[in-house]
Amino acid sequence: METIRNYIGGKLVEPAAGQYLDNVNPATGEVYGQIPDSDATDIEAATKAAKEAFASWSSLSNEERSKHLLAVADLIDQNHEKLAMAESVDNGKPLKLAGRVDIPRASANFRFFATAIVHFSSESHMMGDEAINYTQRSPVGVAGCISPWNLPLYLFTWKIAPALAAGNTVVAKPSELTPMTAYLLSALCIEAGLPAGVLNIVHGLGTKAGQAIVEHPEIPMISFTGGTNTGKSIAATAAPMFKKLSLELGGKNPNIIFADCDFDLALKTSIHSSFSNQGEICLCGSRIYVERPIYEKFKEEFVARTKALTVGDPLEDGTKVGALVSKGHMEKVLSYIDLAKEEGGTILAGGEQVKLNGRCNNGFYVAPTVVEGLDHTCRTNQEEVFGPFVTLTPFDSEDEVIEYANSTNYGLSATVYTENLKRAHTVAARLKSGIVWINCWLLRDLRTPFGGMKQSGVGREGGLEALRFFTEPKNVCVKI
Ligand code: TXE
Repeated sequence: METIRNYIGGKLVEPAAGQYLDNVNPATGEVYGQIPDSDATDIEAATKAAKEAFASWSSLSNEERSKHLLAVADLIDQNHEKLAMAESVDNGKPLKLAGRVDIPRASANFRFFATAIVHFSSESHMMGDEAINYTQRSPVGVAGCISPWNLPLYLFTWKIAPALAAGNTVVAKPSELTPMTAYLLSALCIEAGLPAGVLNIVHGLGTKAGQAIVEHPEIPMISFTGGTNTGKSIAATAAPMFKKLSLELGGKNPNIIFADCDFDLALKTSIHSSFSNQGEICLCGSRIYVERPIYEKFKEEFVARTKALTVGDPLEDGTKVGALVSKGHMEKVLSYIDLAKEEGGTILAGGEQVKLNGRCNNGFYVAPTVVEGLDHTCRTNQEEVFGPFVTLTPFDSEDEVIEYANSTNYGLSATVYTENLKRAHTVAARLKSGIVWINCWLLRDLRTPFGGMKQSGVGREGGLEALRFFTEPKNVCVKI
């Protein structure tokens, strides 16, 4: 049994009230550790430590801060196998996926912002020969970073690294469902010699420890990734306090396949964009629209490939689909499968819980599910399921599919397959999504703006957008 501790003021400490929550391994359904059930007292201690560290951290040169962050990145790489195993056990995702994607991306996040900050510059605006304006960009203070369970260390570092690079200190809370890699990161930060109080990691429930971060008057900025309803509640608390807010929320992303596409590419990539990480990625394409001339062929081959995906023990090499993150989440996904049937959908693949033998007998597994015959306006085509669940729908024209694609409250990402260059650009322009992938999915350049429209979020992360969010601009106008 591993007991996780908070990381406050450079030390690993017990929660003030001494209360703990169970940490469950979703692959087996067994409790395998304890995590602090932190409260406002712990957040207060973390904020105090972060405030005390701010003066010295923010006055380091960009190069010095960069060196600290690169040291953390190196240690993440050196501990790759341990971190990948921890991520897989905590989240239920295949070990291979954690090793190939989650952990390399976590060190890449640190490296990217460690180097970005030494190239970061601010603007100047000349007013003829009358005056010059220049923009100072200063760190804001203590940043509150709250992250979800689907890509635990990957999304945790995506927030922490730019916040620290820009000179802020941080109070961060990972999801209570997947705290382990953030805990291991705190030990690596100590080993890397990160100054005490610069990064503080407090574990616990969203409604308790998370809410205390959002409410804290001395945390002037909140960067959050998670569900849209949680985002609403965070905004309701933070907006009247005039906090800077970055919200990266849910998605119900369309995957649009035109008849003139590269069929094999569209098929192969759609399998990934539907079921990678058990469909628990906010960028997964869960509504698949296929142009009618290739609909039947696509359906047949997509369903066959879906049925061939191995649902299994995340630690086994051949596993393609691991466990869902929790029993509660598995029940939510299964309830959407029931809803799809009630709404008149036909289950073409999956549609049920999977019971594995041996050590995974009590784990949380759902078969990759494909449904057809649902109207684009029904709940299963409008609400985020966040599991291995996709719908298939034929379309006849570009206008029709754009209407389907844009019909939800979400607007995070969209995927389009076509070999027609003109169509690719016009469709991309008409989609109400923060990110559009043409003939690819999840191809990420960390410099690009990342985030969604409508109820998928507020603001953008990534590259300069993140460094701008984590700094406060001040214009200075000098008369010549
Ligand atoms: O996320 P929550 P949940 C979606 C997905 C999923 C749903 C709910 O549809 O089914 O959200 O997932 C913290 N104040 N996504 O319940 O609750 C919480 O502790 C402050 C999409 O796990 O949003 C955790 O650290 N913090 C998504 C984080 O918020 C609060 C990824 C996210 O948890 C809080 C995950 C509060 N009041 C889920 N309540 C994506 N876009 O990638 C909770 N938290």
